[in-house]
Amino acid sequence: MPVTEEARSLLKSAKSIAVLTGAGISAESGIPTFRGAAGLWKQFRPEELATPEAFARDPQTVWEWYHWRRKLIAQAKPNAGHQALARLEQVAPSFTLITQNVDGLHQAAGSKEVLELHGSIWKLRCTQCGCEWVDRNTSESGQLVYCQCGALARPGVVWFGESLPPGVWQSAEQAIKSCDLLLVAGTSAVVYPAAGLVPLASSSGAKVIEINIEPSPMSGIVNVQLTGRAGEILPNLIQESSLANL
Ligand code: BJW
Ligand code: ZN
Repeated sequence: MPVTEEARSLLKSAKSIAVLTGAGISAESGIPTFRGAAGLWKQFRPEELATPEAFARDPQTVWEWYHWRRKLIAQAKPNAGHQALARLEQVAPSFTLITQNVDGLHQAAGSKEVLELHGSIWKLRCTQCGCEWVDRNTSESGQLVYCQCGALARPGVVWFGESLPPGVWQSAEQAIKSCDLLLVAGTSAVVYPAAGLVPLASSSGAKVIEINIEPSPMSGIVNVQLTGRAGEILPNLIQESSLANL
């Protein structure tokens, strides 16, 4: 479905824009999504890899999976969808990019302020002293990773049953309550509390545009549904002529 006039007009008149992205925006960069036919959860069991209990039980298996994903992501480049959002940030009067992704591709595309709801695969955190650091090393596949204090480190991501980083979540809620347009791109919108940001935007009076290759549970409440790839629809929507009034 082509980008509609209604979507262009919503973007042109928006004063404060928020964006919520999910794994679908990185699919065209070659990073597998979680759900769907070719999703990670078809091949791997989330309860064995993405919960604190799984890590406590078998840190070796969990680390192996994250080392594999870190290698995959390290080879990926941002696509036209990431780039279009980075451009929008430069010209919008007020703009907040909220992502569920841990891959860092928005930042690689040039986005400056990114609220990472589910953390970052490039951050590590000590299970004992709690210190966090950035590590982009992808060479130690199969190895457990340790903190300087000697304790086991874990990926700096948010697993099922864990709270989202409180400051990041509050900033995201604030941006959603004060935006007049929310773009939702490439998320199945089934994981909470992130998915709850979509109805929060609607109930706060914002218009919502959804960009996805298929409908999501949120499709019924959005104002405009654009069906197709984020890497094609976003650059088309965010073309310079649509930004004229921003
Ligand atoms: C394209 C495309 C293209 C493809 N273009 N589109 C309320 C109700 C029910 C359950 C809960 C609830 N509140 C909390 C829960 C529990 C749980 C939850 O939501 N479970 C449901 C799944 C049932 N939530 C939590 O546990 C969260 N924490 C929490 O609530 O804390 C409070 C608490 C504390 C203590 C006890 C209980 C509660 C934490 C959630 C953490 C999620 N973690 C993961 C892994 C991150 C680390 C890692 O990467 O390894 O985050 S799971 C995975 O799902 C990942 C993603 O960020 C997240 C969302 O997935 P996303 O991004 O939507 O991707 P997909 O694959 O699902 O969808 C891709 C979409 O793209 C599809 O729609 C495609 O069609 C589309 N697409 N190609 C455009 N080219
Ligand atoms: Zn430590």
